[in-house]
Amino acid sequence: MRIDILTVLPELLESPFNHSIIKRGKDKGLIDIQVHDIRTFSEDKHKRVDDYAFSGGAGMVMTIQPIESAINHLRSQRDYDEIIYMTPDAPTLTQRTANMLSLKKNIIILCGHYKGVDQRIRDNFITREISIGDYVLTGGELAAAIVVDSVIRLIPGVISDETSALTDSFQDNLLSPPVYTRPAEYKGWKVPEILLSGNEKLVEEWKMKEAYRITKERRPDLLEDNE
Ligand code: 6GU
Repeated sequence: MRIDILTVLPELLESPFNHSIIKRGKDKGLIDIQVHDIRTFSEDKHKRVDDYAFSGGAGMVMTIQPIESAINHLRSQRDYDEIIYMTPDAPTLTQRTANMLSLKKNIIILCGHYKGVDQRIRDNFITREISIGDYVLTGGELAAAIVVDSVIRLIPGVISDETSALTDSFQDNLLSPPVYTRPAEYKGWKVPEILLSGNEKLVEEWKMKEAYRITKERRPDLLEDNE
């Protein structure tokens, strides 16, 4: 899978993709993440990428030309399945969205900044808009990093334990049950007896029951979504 990210702050995305699981996915050739500085595509003599909003008010708006040039530059090299715009005024990222995106071959992610991009970019280029939650960030970069992380860990081979991603919280709209590791007892704090029993069936039942209990307690809205 190839992901091209368009941003006015490429420095913000240097670190997130160069460690641990994401780095391993890149080293194995399973994912190729390229970050592009929108400013390098600006035809303005001062390399500007924003301008005042016609509606007035505070805040700048990202102009069409540099973004269109960047997108066209990429599209001349390969076909893209999705051109995604990161913005708080969009549907929220869900596991379902991450699952769907993990099946794509090439995607572009455009990070919004300032007051956002000229609406005509959204109308004419963008195939999907994603927010990561009901709060406002200074730009779409950190949100894009979250989308990329959630997507690439689903690509077969990126996580070493193949079944691990399938048992994540949210894959079946349930939160994960608690987990324990050695020692079985620490300062008198004990691991639930069932997990030490070696009885696979009982362990599975316990995990399911715990998942339901925790979901009902913390996120009852998820159980309603199942109906
Ligand atoms: Cl995608 N961008 C910004 N600027 N703020 C956000 C967001 C995105 N998602 C939630 N808040």
